[in-house]
Amino acid sequence: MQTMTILTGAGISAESGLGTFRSREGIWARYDLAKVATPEAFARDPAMVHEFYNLRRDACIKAVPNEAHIALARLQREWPGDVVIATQNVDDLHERAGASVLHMHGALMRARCAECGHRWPAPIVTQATDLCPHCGEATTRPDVVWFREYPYFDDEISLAVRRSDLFVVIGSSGRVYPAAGYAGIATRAKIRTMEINMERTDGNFENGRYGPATETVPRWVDEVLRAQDV
Ligand code: BJW
Repeated sequence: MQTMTILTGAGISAESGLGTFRSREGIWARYDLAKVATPEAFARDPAMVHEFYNLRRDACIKAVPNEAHIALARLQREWPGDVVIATQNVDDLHERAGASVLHMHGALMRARCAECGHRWPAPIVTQATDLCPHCGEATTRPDVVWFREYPYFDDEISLAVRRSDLFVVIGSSGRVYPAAGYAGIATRAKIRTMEINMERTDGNFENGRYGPATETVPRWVDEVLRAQDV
């Protein structure tokens, strides 16, 4: 039975109205990443960082899963082998479409204690004075992975890629490591690779499908489910 590992990025949620990071109007064009997405930024100005993630959480709550999220959930349900979906996204649109996913950069809907590591469901608005329900310290932070922090599930995802027959990257620029390194791991292990993106990236993929994810992903999922072959 064939197995697949799929890695998604901001492009899969773009048509749900959540911005990407590196486009001309993207999140990093409007916010200085050094001021909102690093451990140093949080140490310097936790209120500003909470405010940034409160806005992102608000946008996420208002967004709905699109045809691409729905198609991947269907693939995971109907494919006879394993379909591991890993995402760099912190939104919960894959889950709301019915998929089970590994969130390597964390989750907007979770809070974490910077002191004891306890995690809990985030309220809609978090602030620097919120107390950790476990240790009682005012050290609440968003449970997201900032630059120079270790992504979650890296070993698990690398292993899933090596055990797959096909590795697919959907809607990611491939600019951030370690996620950007999985395609190289697949290629070195002689595993087939494909990207689905609005445009060709610098990654060295064997195959590519280009266009909006809400069109390309459902079409690809229909094809593989019909062929029962990747
Ligand atoms: C569409 C579309 C449509 C648009 N349809 N497609 C070498 C090796 C290892 C590490 C490093 C290294 N060099 C540098 C590093 C460190 C660093 C890094 O990679 N920096 C690079 C900038 C060079 N990496 C890290 O720090 C990571 N940690 C780490 O490496 O730990 C080990 C370590 C520890 C200590 C010291 C040293 C090493 C952590 C990275 C954390 C990234 N965090 C963010 C923020 C998360 C929280 C939040 O969301 O706020 O994660 S940054 C941001 O980028 C976010 C994303 O998940 C991530 C990736 O972005 P993504 O998804 O690819 O989005 P875009 O916008 O870039 O691309 C969108 C794509 O969609 C485009 O291609 C469009 O064409 C496409 N698209 N519309 C289809 N409708």
